[in-house]
Amino acid sequence: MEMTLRWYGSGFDTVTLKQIRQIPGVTGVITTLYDTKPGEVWSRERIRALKEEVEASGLHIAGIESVNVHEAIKAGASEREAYIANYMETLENLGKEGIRLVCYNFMPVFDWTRTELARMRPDGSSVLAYTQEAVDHLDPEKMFASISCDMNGSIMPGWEPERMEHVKEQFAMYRNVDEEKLFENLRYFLEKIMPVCDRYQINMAIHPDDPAWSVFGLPRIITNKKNILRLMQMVDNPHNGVTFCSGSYGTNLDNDLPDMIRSLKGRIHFAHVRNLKFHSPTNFEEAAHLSSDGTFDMYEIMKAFYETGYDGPIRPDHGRMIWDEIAMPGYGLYDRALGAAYLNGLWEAIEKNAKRRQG
Ligand code: DNO
Repeated sequence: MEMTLRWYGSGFDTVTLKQIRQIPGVTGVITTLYDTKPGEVWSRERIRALKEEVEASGLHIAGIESVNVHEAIKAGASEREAYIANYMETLENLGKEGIRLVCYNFMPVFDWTRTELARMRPDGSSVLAYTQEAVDHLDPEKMFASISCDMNGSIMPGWEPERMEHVKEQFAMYRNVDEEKLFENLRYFLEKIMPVCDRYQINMAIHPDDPAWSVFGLPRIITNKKNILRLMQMVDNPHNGVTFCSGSYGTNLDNDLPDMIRSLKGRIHFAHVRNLKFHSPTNFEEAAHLSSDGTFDMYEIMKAFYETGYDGPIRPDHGRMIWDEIAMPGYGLYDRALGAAYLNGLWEAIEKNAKRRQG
């Protein structure tokens, strides 16, 4: 595996490439052209400029998170053909610049959903949190307004203000889309783009729905072992793969994370590793990466990656806000750097132990 950190690009991220380079063991970044809109073609020139900027710092681009999928593709609207063609052009441009990993999601309207961006913990750190009760009492059109005051001046991924202004129209697009239809639209999209992925050896890595259940009555399908395996079989091409995000699949306590990792052997191209602390099955907050700070056994998760021969990028995921840092919620430097160091430590121990046992 390669340890990486997500970086939103100069001008968007409070964290610098220089700082990332100084985290022991981090060799790559997961990045994006943060000012592009879903459906827009990414030019080769801009991709190359981004690549050169990252490489000048001594790091490299380990993958893109995300090339976002236009709502027309997800909803199966008639304009989808044009947007799929654009997506393919973007993939081609990425491929020509040697980028081989693209993370995306297929969640209608809202990307990841949290109801609090700065829940205080007893140690004075703050974390992202979710309660179903809060969502049940919220008008989806007000969702953005209700959390935007805690964004620390940043634009959160998937929560772009321009898109959030059109929530009502976006909901209308999904009037006739149930889970089966959403699966069908995803299959349609993947079958169209697979030839470009095959040509450039690009691994598509679908991010799970977060939380892993339907919110505001919108369909969500990338939620559990059965559905993700179904998707793998539906488009049975190794380039149709998975971003295994422990914090997203883990929102549903019925998901056995190490077992899911094992059953997806060979199809996981990217991993987000983080821990959650549950107060009830529908009330959870994001914890430090350390197992004992939350609910998941991070050792077992990392061991499942190791034992399935995982060799793609891993990134620590959302961190707590600590040491008075002001940054995009979940994406400060300090706690993610601690996360990277901890995950690297687990990996080293697992690897040395396994090698010793082999003699
Ligand atoms: C949140 C992220 C998601 C993720 C997208 C992938 O912090 O994990 O926004 O990047 O869902 O497309």
